[in-house]
Amino acid sequence: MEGIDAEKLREDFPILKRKVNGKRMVYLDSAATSQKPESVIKAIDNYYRNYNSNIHRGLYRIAEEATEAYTGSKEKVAKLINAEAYRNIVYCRNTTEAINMVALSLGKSLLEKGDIVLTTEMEHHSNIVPWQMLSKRLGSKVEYARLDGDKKFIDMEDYKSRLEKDPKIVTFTAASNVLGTINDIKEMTRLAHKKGAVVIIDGAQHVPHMQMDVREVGCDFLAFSGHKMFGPAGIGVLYGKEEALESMEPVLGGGDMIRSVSFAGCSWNELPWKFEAGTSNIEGGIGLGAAVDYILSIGIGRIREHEEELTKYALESMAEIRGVEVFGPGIGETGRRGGTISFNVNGIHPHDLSTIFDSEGIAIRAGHHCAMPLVNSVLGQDAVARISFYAYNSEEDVDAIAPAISKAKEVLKVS
Ligand code: C6P
Repeated sequence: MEGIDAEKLREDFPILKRKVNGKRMVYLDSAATSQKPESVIKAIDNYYRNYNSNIHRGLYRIAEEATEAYTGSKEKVAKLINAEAYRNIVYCRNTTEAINMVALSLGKSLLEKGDIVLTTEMEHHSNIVPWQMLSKRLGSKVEYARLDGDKKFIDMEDYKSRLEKDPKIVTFTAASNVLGTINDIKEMTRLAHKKGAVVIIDGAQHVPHMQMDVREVGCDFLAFSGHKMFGPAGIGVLYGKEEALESMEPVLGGGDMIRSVSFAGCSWNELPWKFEAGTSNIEGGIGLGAAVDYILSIGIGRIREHEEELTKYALESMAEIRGVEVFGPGIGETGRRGGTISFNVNGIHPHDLSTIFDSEGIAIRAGHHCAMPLVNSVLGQDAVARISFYAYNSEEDVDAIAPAISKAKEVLKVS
């Protein structure tokens, strides 16, 4: 497989041409949101300039073109994750909304007082809070599979022993936004299904970066966000197996999600439209379709390979710097981690570090990364600094890290 020429790929991204504080912009926060290539920006621009209209409503040329482009984008998304068909692809706002939809619909109908939802200690808030909210209403319980002693991977013995309590729902992230850890989602799904649980996977940090094959994994649901995979904000995906989606009641009611309505009642539209009430985020769907085209034009396997090499290079270079503590899988374990590296520098608060990085034109994130239970209780940190890669990052970007840390030490008088 031919490697990615990141410096060349960078040219596809208008924003990466700008300077920050007079310096070449080094964008190392793609786990928060990715930058957008020209092709995605153009696809949205083209929709508004040439065929802006509502979908599923007008019997005229541009409305048909918009409907076709929107539905066509679902076919592309289905292809990317090897879903059965576009019927299985429900659009919503983001990963958070996708997980909430399942919680509010399936969760509400499936769970009774005392029932268990099993998740893990490495989840983003979006895969904790909806289940805690549900437990307040229904009296259900949330359990968390523990991390191993090194705080890198899920402790599979603990996971298996919690499955013995017969949770009704099992939900976990495919890849951690803090540790970078890639979970064995196929095995975790197999084990949960053996116990009869419904399996929901948070794919926010996985789908943009490596091959996701929902039919091979076998999960019932998968949630992910368009904005983390070169697409626009405000469009997210809930994939569901057909029988799982058919068994779910819609969360929102209104236009487009119905087959018929009378004063006496209503019946639901076919999949996936049953879950998309009101006018959809049409530009978002079209933009996401262009984003998937872009991913496929590079090759998801090449993206993964590039990021793994970059991660190895970054971990090696960070290991040389005094006072740097890296969280998550190490240099010899890059096959089991993505390109998200959380770290701290002894004696420097991550927020200060981030500000000094910014003065060098480098964008990193610092904080709890919407994973407070993991960062505070498991890692024992108030906050961590985080760099995260995507296909457009290069070794030159990684080479900017060490001098920025040196500058922070110098400014803050830390040895
Ligand atoms: N993590 C980060 O900087 P939304 O906000 O709904 O698009 O994605 C939520 C989400 C869910 N799961 C995981 C594993 C995630 O990483 C995220 C988003 C961003 O880490 C913003 S907090």
